[in-house]
Amino acid sequence: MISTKIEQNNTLKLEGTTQDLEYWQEDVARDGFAVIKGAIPKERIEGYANDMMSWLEGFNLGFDRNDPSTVHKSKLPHITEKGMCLNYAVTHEDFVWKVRTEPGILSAFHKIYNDKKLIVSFDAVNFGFPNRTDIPPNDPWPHQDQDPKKPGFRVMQGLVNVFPNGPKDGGLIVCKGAHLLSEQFHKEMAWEEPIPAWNPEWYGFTDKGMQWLADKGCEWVKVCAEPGDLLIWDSRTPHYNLSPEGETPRFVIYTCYMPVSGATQEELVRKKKAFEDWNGTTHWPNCQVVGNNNAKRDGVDDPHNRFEPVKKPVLDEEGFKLTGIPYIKASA
Ligand SMILES: O=C(O)CCC(=O)C(=O)O
Ligand SMILES: [Fe+2]
Repeated sequence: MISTKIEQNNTLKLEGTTQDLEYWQEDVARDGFAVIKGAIPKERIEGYANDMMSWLEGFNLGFDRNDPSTVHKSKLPHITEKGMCLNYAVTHEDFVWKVRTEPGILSAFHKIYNDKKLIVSFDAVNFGFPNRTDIPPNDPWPHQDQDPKKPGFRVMQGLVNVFPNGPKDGGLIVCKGAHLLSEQFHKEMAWEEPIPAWNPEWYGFTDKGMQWLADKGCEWVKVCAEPGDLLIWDSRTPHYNLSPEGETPRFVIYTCYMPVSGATQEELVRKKKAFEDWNGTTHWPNCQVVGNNNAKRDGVDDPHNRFEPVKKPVLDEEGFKLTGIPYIKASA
């Protein structure tokens, strides 16, 4: 069992002076993660929480946000034990795109990359309900979301936290500072047979890998957050999530951006198709992997599958640029 430490003091305000911004940038440089407080204002994050609940209820399978007894896989779309909802075109719902284009989120990532020409991932949405017994337990799955063969900082992952997320409310667990040891780790552990990776930009830590990190004195910490906070972490930082154990669900919208200059034309063309087909990608904004909307229910295609969003996003020019489509050259 992995022990975790609760950490709440690594938070910094987004709004304010340049100096404030430099503080959270220092945090993430040193620790591999940071919390940007209040990136989305209270009234708007409450609206997104409502949208997320309505989206689940909108399947008309019996889920009712006010009745915890209706939290059951028979009454919900397919949600993995990690809380992930990967299908049903959820990644392109209007409320998800609204979160992606929130000014406080965009300005944070502009600052991170010192670049305004960014593209965004079409990532999963997390609907973590507490104490579920109808799906398998969510055992720790420590990993990094970056190819061990490609060292150095490459991408900053992000998630928008929707409900109060305290010590017992599940959420992101990170191995503090271990992003800086990533290259050394992969050199020294290269002898080990890796856990099969579902895509090259993923590496799972084995017991021996965990021991290596422990021997280096690395600590695992639970990141706590309030509604509207943006959590960021370097994709080299070892991490996983835990399910909530109290009464509050843990809902999250993943928001990961990178400069368009880091994507090839071929990747942008693939991303365009993913967008037009309402498909998801992983965290990686340059569209390494394209998902699909064929969720399974009891081993067969879910009869409630959806292949387009209920409410299609209306993107302004800045939002549309995040799809990468305007950066595709005519020859591509
Ligand atoms: O939900 C989280 O906090 C992390 C999710 C994650 O690590 C992943 O999807 O790769
Ligand atoms: Fe991850």
